[in-house]
Amino acid sequence: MNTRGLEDDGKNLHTFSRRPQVCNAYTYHFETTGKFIIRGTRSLNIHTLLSEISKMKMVKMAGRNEMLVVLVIVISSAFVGTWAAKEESLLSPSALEMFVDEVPDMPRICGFDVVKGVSVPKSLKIGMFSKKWKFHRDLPATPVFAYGESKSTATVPGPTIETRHGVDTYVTWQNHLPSKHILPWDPTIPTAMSPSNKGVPTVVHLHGGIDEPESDGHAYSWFTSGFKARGPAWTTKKYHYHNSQQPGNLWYHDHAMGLTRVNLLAGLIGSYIIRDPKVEAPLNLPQGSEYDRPLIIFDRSFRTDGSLYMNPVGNNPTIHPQWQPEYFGDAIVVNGKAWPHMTVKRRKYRFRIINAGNARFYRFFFTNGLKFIHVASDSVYNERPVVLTKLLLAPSEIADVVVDFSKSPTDSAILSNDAAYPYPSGDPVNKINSKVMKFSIKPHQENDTSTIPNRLMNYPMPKLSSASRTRYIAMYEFASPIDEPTHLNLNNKSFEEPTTEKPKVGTSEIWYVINLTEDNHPLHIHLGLFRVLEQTELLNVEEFRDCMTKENDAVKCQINKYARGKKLPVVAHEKGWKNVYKMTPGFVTKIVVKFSYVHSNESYPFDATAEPGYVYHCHILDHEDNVMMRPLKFVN
Ligand SMILES: [Cu+2]
Repeated sequence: MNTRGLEDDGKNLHTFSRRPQVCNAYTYHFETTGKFIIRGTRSLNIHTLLSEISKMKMVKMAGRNEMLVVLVIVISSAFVGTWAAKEESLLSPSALEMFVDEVPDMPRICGFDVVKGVSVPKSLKIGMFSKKWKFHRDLPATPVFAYGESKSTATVPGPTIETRHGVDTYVTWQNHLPSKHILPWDPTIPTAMSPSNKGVPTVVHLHGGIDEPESDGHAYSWFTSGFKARGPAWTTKKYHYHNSQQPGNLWYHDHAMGLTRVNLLAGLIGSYIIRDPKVEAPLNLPQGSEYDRPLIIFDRSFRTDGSLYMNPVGNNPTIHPQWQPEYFGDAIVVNGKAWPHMTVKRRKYRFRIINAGNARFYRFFFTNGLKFIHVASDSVYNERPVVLTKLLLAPSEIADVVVDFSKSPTDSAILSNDAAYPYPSGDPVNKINSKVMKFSIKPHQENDTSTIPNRLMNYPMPKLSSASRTRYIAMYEFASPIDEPTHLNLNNKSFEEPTTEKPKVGTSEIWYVINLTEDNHPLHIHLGLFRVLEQTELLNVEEFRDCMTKENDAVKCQINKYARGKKLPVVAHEKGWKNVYKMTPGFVTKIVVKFSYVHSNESYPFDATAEPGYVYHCHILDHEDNVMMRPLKFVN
């Protein structure tokens, strides 16, 4: 275990240069006509915006009465008053020298015991703590929420939980958080937060886990410190992780209703690995904690005092006083350090890369031409390794790659990113947010006995003819009369409307995911795994969108008439089983979802039909919270 440099008492305080107060939404310009317009760059001068808002007599809000407008303005004023005072001290990310902190390996916790040479189930207690975290040598320590077995050992990201295939791990997740959140939140979106809770609601979802609904971390299964307040779907303190699924990479993170984006921003993130030595050892991929490393990547903005910066006023403050369509930070953080550095031997390493950001996509590449040998996507191995020069990763996707530094033509390589944000048609990256981390490669060749086999794992496709039904899932984005996003949803339904997706346990289904918006949305389905079959462009998408917005019925709107455009190929490393996939804007993506184990074809050893059921949602956290999420319940 290497926890070097994880703690610091905030010494080395430097003076940072100031720059205009900008945040990470869109740039707004207030025209003399009194109308906001978006100008390509996604930054916003808060003080300008606030003063312009105060000049506005009333924002036109079709279908809402003036009382609501006044109420929301009052609420937003209270929020803005709390947070805007801190805006002046936004840190320029260029003030932080890159590649000075060594990338940590997060503490590893064993999710099983070994008794007389046999792996047996284990119960863990993991808490959520309020503490300070050093994100960079020259940045004062940052108030965060962190997972750990104790406050002193809690880290951001949290500990890596290492489990064994077929051996149960039980975790009692304990909320030790204070009564107030460290980040602004929004009372106008459906949220678990309420003054009567007297605490910060949290609930842990194991992303990629195939477990019963009671342990899935439903958005309404939240609880506050000491379980004093509990959400309407709360059932149990102790979560049961079966680990009966295929070996692979998972991650755990918060999932509380309307708070996912802020609870993850605060630090409630960690990696979880299911290993099956019987089938993985013969692969002989790089192994051991030195050569097999999770890399959890997210973007953040900071103030000069070290605190996390989050836009305290949304893009539509008269409607949502805080919510903004996407959070972006300029500092790229890997395993809790901004633009870290790693010294590697001239040999192969395995990196399990998790995109744990709210909204930022990464298209990774090495500046010296080094390649990624992609071996697994999300929680499932590929059938074969795929060599890539560029690797596109949406929020919540996991890429398990081998990098062979013995092939490096140089002694250093910078892991970089060139994905526009929002993806795919937002701003280009800049000098700062295009850098991720630096590898320094030792000069002499190492003796490396690890290999990359031609074949990895083969988990067959279900027969498409046996799919039990077809569903159409449409993604919508809505804007206010001033043409600013107000909310998004799936199937034109709020989260609270009765469940419409009720698959039969043990079956497979065909889903057509119709992206009617202009951005890419990573769709994540709990419990099931899916394969991407086809991506077809929608012709005359505006006409089709108009019909869908009115009717919300793809068949009635004659989807077959519109889904006749070009086809996008599914790239080789994404042809296997996924739990999240990037839904291209203006396209229909056909997937086959399987609700039984993909490695054994067997049905689940638990009752998947139990309450509170599951969810499926966009994994851009700001979308998920407002509310691009729908319930998913199973029937027998
Ligand atoms: Cu989305």
